[in-house]
Amino acid sequence: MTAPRDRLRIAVQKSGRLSESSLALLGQCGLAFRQSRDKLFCFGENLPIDLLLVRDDDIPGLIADGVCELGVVGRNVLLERRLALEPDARDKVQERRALGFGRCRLALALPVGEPYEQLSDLAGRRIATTYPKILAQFLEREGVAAQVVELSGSVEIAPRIGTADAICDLVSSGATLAANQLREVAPVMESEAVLAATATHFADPRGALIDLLLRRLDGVLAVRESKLVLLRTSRERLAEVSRLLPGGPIPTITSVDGHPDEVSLQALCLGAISWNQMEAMQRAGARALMVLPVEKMLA
Ligand code: PRT
Ligand code: ZN
Repeated sequence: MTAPRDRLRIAVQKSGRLSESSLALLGQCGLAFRQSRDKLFCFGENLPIDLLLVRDDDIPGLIADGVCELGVVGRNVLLERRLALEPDARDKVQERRALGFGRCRLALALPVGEPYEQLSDLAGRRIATTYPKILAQFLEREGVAAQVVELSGSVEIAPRIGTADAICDLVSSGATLAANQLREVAPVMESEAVLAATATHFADPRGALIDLLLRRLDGVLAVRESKLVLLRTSRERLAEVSRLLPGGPIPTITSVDGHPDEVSLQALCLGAISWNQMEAMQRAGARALMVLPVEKMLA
């Protein structure tokens, strides 16, 4: 048990691929911070929510140990670190939301020219990785008896220097594999930045702060791709125009003063709206069409 606290702590990557987007996302949730001189701590100025700036690998353990309640980390790191924890500590840290940035995949790759048809071709081979737990779990699930070679970095050069026959590493564009004469042969897992959270329910103010942050985060994630569509049309053509609206909640229809045959329509649409879609709505009878970005939303 950790002592009661009235401020929430979120761990984010100090400097790396996820740092900027993590801070931007928390900013969109309305949090503002003042950084400490040593740049390891940020004090929440408008809400009792502080940040710890740490290495990404430490985030799952900090949550499991109760040092912080939330963290932004790659799903790959969360899973690897959870598997490294004692089984009873594993459930103390959970993925709560996928955040839509830092997308990549953990994949198996072989030197170009090495024959490969199926996973069983890797039986008896040595596979270098910085994700030994995830790889071992994957190989066991797939029934492939390969040897996991744990490295701390520069996995892509392992086949060339003879320390492994294959690799299991993160891939996004594929350029690193190509530059090292490797080819991707099978996916192991899809990853992106996630919000990791403690499984503990708090009776102190942290419980309400976590709920508040999750609600704001859901609003931010929901509006990212949402658009507000406004248009006018006749009652007669309304059904046809509505049919062309992209998916979303039920539109609001209001009558127009002094024009009994006219209606004004307001619809929240999930996803982008193209010129082609707008022109089709116009042909169906829509006028004064407007597509507006949505900045904030609370369900
Ligand atoms: O210092 P610290 O320990 O905090 O950072 P780090 O060096 O361990 O992590 P960092 O900042 O490199 O990555 C943080 C997280 O970003 C990862 O855990 C992933 O969840 C996510 N991410 C997304 C990636 C990539 N894309 C990625 N492409 N992490 C690493 N890579 C590397 C990959 O390892 C390989 O070397 O980029 C290379 C491949 O990229 P492509 O584009 O050439 O395919
Ligand atoms: Zn790291």
